[in-house]
Amino acid sequence: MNNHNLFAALRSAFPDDLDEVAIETGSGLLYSWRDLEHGSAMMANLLQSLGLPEGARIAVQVEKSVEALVLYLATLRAGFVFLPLNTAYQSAEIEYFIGNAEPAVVVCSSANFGWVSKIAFKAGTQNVFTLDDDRTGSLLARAAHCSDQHEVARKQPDDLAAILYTSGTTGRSKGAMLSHGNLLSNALVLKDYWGWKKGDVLVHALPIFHVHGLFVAIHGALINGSKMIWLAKFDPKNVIEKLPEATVFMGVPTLYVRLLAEPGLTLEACRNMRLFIAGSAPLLIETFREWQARTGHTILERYGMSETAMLTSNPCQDGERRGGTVGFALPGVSLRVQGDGGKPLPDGEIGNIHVKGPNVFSGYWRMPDKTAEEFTADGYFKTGDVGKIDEEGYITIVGRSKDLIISGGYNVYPAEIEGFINELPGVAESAVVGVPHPDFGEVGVAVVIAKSGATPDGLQIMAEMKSKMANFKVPKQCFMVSELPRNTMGKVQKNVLRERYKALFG
Ligand code: MCA
Ligand code: AMP
Repeated sequence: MNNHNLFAALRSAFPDDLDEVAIETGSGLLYSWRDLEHGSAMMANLLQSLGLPEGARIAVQVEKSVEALVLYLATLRAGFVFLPLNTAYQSAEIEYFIGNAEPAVVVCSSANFGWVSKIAFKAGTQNVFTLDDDRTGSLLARAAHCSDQHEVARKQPDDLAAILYTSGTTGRSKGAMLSHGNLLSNALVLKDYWGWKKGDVLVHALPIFHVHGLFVAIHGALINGSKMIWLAKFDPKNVIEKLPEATVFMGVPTLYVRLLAEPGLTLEACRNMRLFIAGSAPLLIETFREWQARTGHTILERYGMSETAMLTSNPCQDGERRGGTVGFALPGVSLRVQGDGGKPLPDGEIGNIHVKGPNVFSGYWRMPDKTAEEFTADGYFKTGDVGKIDEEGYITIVGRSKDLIISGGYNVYPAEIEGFINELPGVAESAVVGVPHPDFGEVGVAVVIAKSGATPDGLQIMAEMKSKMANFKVPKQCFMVSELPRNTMGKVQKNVLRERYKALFG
């Protein structure tokens, strides 16, 4: 019987010589493939020694480090479910995720141990470990006593590998359940589609708590046995310094905008590069063209979601990479565009994007009703994205039917921010909209009405938000107004607000 554990597939792609360098960090530390093999075995043994139930969730909120990557591999290897959490999340956000997912293990930084462990123990979690980005913490101390030999846990394709929280189209954050089969099928398709080959080296500069940095980038390199240059934080100068040693780079559009602002980004710096990949948010055509002119390379734009991993891609080798489009549906992915009435639309017409394929998740964690709402009767997932397909098959995303702001590659849900502002003293009502921003692509702007007699201040509202929620969610400006534009049904016209504030950031 085959073992369908994703780790087994990644492990089988390791080079024969396990002493080769697998990862080089920004500070020059070298990790061999043997280090990944032994490190993940030790941590997997530790996890398995805890007597956790089948399908236990391992929630992780730690700074990016190679050890954090090893923890991800160990979780797969031991057969548990990985639940990554953005390091920007503060206590109310963490309380929700831990309360909802009920993880058996929580791993956090030692600086956050006090408040995270309190939340975790209250929610019934029995094991809280620390892991810091300087190779210390109780997780490593405990794993150091475990054997470096470990038999990979047996898994079926449908067994759960990870839960990624996302708000999808409406409401509170939902945990998208991704299986070993979902992730492996996507990794294999991308290996082929993006022409990964021997000698490829990836510059990894993304966070590792979302699909892009965790799955697309890491699986891409590992399933090809490719070395990664591992940068803990994105710094454009560091990336440019490392490009001559690399062949592949992946980034959200903000990373490309920031790289272009550096004079060091030249043809010479990119001489050994094979492929630049962008996604997670729309890449402006100006960025696409400027990149071509400066580096001689055409960025390959692709499109995906937490619920589906990658769905479409511009071609790597055969065919034109067309700016402003997200390319073609990947092999195995069925993508269609439908009108509001559920009718398929002809080429060129704009409608709702629906997808189906081995990469598409099975549903939202413990939310069968929400899951049912997001799938059509014939099994397609409703992405909430709006787009069109041209006669050659190129797909263009033109907007979203979901109320979502994508800022520097992070998702911000206006409903969540509005709910928070509306609870503040002196606030009667608020609306949050996304407006264009030269660096983050799009940022949130809050428009607030005060309660009669009250005089809340925009700056105070933003300061209050900064103290209670992840910083990237905080609107970059907050306006106090006397009324909000409404349609005849009384619903706030967000399009009018978007138009009003569209030139705010130039
Ligand atoms: C930081 N800030 C932000 C953002 N990041 N505000 C809005 N949007 C953001 N993305 C805040 C900071 O807290 C700070 O606030 C101020 O903005 C300036 O921060 P700065 O120093 O410029 O930020 P940074 O630390 O350099 O981070 C920017 C970043 C980062 C490198 C672009 O946001 C990032 O790594 N983004 C990538 C996200 C990603 O990996 N997405 C993939 C999702 P203050 O001044 O108040 O302190 S996966 C996905 O979407 C799907 C599936 C897909 O298709 O891939
Ligand atoms: P997430 O919920 O973080 O997985 O974000 C998924 C959303 O990001 C998609 O539904 C799209 O709206 C957006 N997205 C991802 N890639 C692209 C892209 N290349 N162009 C436009 N939007 C994108």
